[in-house]
Amino acid sequence: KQAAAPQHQESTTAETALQPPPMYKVVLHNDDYTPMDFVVELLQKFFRMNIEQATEVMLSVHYHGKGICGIYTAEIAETKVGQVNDYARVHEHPLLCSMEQA
Ligand code: TYC
Repeated sequence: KQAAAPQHQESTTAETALQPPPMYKVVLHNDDYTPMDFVVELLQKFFRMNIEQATEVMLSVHYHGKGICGIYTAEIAETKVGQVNDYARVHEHPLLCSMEQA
């Protein structure tokens, strides 16, 4: 079986140190049930936004369907996505967070 094509450019050992790591957008998705206040608090708690920034992002998600919370390396993006989805589930809200290569 043939190996899958690499998702991003490979580089030699000498080049590796010079290549920035792939970055990922942490994306928040709209739904009809999660309270606006909960989303604003979550953005302040996990993305270190102030109330004005958090409100802007929340309303952008509400009106456009999705929005970017931040751009991080893979490991940090995965951690944020997990924290947000766990927090939403603990509070029994359907809010969904995902990541996309930037
Ligand atoms: N649409 C939700 C409401 O009207 C608010 C909301 C915003 C939900 C952003 C999820 O990611 C979200 N209560």
